[in-house]
Amino acid sequence: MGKSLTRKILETHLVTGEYIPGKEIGIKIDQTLTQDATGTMAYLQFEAMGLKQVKTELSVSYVDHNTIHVGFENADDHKYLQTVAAKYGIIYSKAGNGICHQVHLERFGKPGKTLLGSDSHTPTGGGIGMIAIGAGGLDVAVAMGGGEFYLNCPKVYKINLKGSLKSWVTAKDLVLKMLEMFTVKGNVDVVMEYSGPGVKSLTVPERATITNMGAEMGVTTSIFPSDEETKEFLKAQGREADWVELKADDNAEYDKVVDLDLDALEPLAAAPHSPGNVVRVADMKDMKVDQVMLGSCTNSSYKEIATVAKIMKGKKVHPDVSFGVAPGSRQVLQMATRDGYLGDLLDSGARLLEATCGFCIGNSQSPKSTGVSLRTSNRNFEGRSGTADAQVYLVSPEVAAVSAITGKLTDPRNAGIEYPNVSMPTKFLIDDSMFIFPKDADKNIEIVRGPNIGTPPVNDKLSEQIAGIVGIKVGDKITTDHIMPAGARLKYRSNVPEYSKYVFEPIDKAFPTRALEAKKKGLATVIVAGESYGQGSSREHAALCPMYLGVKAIVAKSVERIHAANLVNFGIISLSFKNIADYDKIDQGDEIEIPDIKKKLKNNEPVTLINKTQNLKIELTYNLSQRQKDILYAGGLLPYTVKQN
Ligand code: MIC
Ligand code: SF4
Repeated sequence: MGKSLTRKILETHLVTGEYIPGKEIGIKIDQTLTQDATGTMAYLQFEAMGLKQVKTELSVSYVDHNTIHVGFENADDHKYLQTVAAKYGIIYSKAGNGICHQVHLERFGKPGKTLLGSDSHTPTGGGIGMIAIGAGGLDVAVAMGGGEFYLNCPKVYKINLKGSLKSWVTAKDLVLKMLEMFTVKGNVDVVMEYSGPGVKSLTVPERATITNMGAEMGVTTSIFPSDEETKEFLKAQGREADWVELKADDNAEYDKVVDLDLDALEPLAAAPHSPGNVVRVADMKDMKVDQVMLGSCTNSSYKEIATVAKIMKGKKVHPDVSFGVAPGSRQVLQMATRDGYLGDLLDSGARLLEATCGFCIGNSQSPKSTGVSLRTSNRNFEGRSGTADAQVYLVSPEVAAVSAITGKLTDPRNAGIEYPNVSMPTKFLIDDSMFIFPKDADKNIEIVRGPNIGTPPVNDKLSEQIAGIVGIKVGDKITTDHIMPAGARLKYRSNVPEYSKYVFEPIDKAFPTRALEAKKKGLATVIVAGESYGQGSSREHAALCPMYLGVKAIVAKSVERIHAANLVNFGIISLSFKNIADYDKIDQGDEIEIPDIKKKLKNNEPVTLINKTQNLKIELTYNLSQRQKDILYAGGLLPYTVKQN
């Protein structure tokens, strides 16, 4: 049997373990990316591990998340990031240069390479045939220092694309269809490999939209072959030399094959409050819209901005709608300006936003109370927009544009507007002047640490037993936005004691105080959760801040991949119910004990939780490699790595 493309790339990067799905493997990482919201902690940890120089082929530090300054905090972070990048040999991409995933695709991504990024949408790079994986900052720090990245060897699903997309139907609709089919849970340790005759009809930005939103399914990554289309894209970026042809063998073996007919797709939307809550736009007619936001790393390429501009040309934004446009990168913005598209958008009444994450992470443009917002981004988790009761729908740029005109969620096929065919540029505008490339002379530069730059806290070694209180019991599909809200709180990312005050803010504001009180009494806090705990972002603060508050264990029905790895990295043990129904046998406030946990882990024995309040015993399981156990014994990846060096 032949090999999938995923297998080919993983095998050429394999350092530890064997290519057996389900088994832990360690792979070499060629490139890394960080963004500012996860980056400061990643570089602080890089420094704390005593690493001296990056050892990857290329590492880039982007500033794209916290660019709105109210107070000194973000500016402190940016200065730290700039100086730390210069010292250790990392390319620095200044605020305003664009969103990490879009810019990386444009300027640095290379087919066949591995990319590890401290952001869950790093799989965007799969659009040009990379194995691009999102991880916590600590994992990225280790990879920057030349260490392997460990993951469970994935199963590979072939998504066999047939036909081509009809007018007004887009890659966003395709990936929403995938979300409808695969849902937002149960896809841990899977790679979606797109293949088949339909691939060639999709441009690189379209492919990148699809691999980007694979993150919402919880997969390890998604990947497209590197073909003539990829070559044309890289050539237009002045990077033809970076192209190699890559594809699966004709007789490649897959764990599952799913056919998807592009001709059969139609405009879709993800309704509140999950990207997996997919509805047909045609079924939603007449829903009034208050806000429309075009942008984010999912849908902000030049072609998309140009398409929307053509739709808007000569028309006006509906009086009841606020229409914001955030180009994905400075390249996109410069080209849209040069080619007159920006003028068309502004003439229509659109508001121009910075080429950053902005609205997508909820640090600006929050909708009005109960407002309906159509967004071309990838996540519509409750409260993420900054307005707790806003109703956010995820749609394609085409649906967004037509709806901005009509003031209602509109199926663009029936709006009487001619479909604007925009071709891919044969030459992009290349201006790398907002990157700061490291120079040898910078090795002695002094790193600037303003008052917002803290030090990374470290956990204690795993104790013989865990005794304490259930600090909170939550339900299914708790996202990292629930655990560690971003938006207005983002500026505390480099200051763990301050940021920790907001753990579980959207669910239970009193949690941090309760946990700290327990900690003062020497009691551990345990979190009880339902299915798919820790969905969404790669933010390790969703593990780091609970750790700071004294959380020692998570007992859940299931935990998502990146969050599960982050928990181990910060010395928090993640346990699962042997019998799912036992979830009902434990409540918030219960006094619990997990005796001999360390010994049980060492002997590979099952773990029992004693619920002292309810006088019950609950059987728990765990899925930890020897390496992960060693990390837990050490109190987390940082002390573990320091010990190894
Ligand atoms: C997101 O889209 O949720 C973020 C903000 O980009 C996060 C990273 C973070 O929390 O800083 C992600 O996707 O990993
Ligand atoms: Fe930024 Fe949004 Fe993309 Fe996250 S999903 S990287 S916040 S644009």
